[in-house]
Amino acid sequence: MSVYFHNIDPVRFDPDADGLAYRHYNPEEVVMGKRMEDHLRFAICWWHNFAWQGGDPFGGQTFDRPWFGDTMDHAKLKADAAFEMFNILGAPYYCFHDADMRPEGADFAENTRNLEEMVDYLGQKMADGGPKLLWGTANLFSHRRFMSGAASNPDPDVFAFSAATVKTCMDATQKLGGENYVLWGGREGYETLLNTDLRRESEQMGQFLSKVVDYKHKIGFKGAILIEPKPQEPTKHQYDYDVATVYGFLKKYGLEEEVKLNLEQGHAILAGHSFEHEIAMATSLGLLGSIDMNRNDYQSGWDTDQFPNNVPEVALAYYEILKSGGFTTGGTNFDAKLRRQSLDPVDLIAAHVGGMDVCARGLKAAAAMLMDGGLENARAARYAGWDTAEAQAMLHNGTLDSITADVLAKGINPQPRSGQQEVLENLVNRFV
Ligand code: XUL
Ligand code: CO
Repeated sequence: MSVYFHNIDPVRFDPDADGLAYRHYNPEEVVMGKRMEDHLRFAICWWHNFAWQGGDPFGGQTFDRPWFGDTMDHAKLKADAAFEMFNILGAPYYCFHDADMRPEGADFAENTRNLEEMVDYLGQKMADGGPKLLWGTANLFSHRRFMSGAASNPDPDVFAFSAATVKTCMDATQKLGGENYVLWGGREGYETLLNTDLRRESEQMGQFLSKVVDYKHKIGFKGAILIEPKPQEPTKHQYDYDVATVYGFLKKYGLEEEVKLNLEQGHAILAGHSFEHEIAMATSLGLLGSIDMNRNDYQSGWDTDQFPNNVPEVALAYYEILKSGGFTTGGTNFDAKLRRQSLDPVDLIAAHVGGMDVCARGLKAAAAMLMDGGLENARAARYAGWDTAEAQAMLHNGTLDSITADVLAKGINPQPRSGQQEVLENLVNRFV
């Protein structure tokens, strides 16, 4: 029985359909030897779809959803609507924060009871044919107790409350068969250096993450632990600024083999990077875990979390992912929300259908570029000089003295060669 999305049929792949249909996302289509569904591993997020009420800094709730409220009955109705939407979309995965799907209790014990009851409720829905869980996470940023951070808080009681909450969320993720556990440092950062001790806060975050990794091993969680970089918002400066910054942090605490990354398009742009930069940086460091494919509005310059709609951008992102061998535990989550004027149930469906189709087109273009081989051939040719035994010997064994002697003896006099940027951009344009 329909609880919210009345008269909306399951969305199917049908390029010639009139109404709502996937025109590019065909789960069964084989791309580079793998089903499209298995490449993209789409996940639907809980919080923007079902918890966010449509507010912005200048106005409150615009959406009118029957599950808005603080009781367990509201939470269960919300879950019913969520699984109804998952079923209509046919996505293989979903994601949640604890606070998205359980009511806030009076204290930690009540939060835990509410979470556990909801985990059983979701588990039943998953057993009845619902999607799998790509990742779970704890919301350590909305409640006022977290206003000065969670792990990095000046108050050890907040550290303790946060650690205990993460334990319950890892248990929940494990129980629901989640394939990853995400940590986004929602308020791990500072508003002003005038009241901040950077050394302590970094140490607290390092110890916190080490405890998370220890607990993962203790409970035998098979999934990946993922950090989600973001440079600012809500705080002025977030510690998990970008891939390179998080890599330095992981190295410092010896966690670079234990933790991978969940990269978000909009966060990359806020950090002054392209999305493909962040993905390429992560794959070069062996850190790619999963992605959140939501983008920002380039004019507003803030984390607007919109659904993707730019095929060329998405294609370059999937190019880097395919080139590195594709997702293992990760997938493509839409941590995306509607615009606040998009009031109707069908808007939620249309947003995902469009986003999934844009990703499918991007994936197909990326695969075609890889199979064409033009970009990789050009890249290989550009570095070919380094493939000689002589160049490798210089790189690894040469000293400034020996290299100088060689330059003199061989009369080495470098001749500049074109980087061919425009040629390569034209090549990409044939596929997107
Ligand atoms: C916030 C954000 C979060 C994380 C999970 O910008 O992206 O939803 O994905 O906490
Ligand atoms: Co995100």
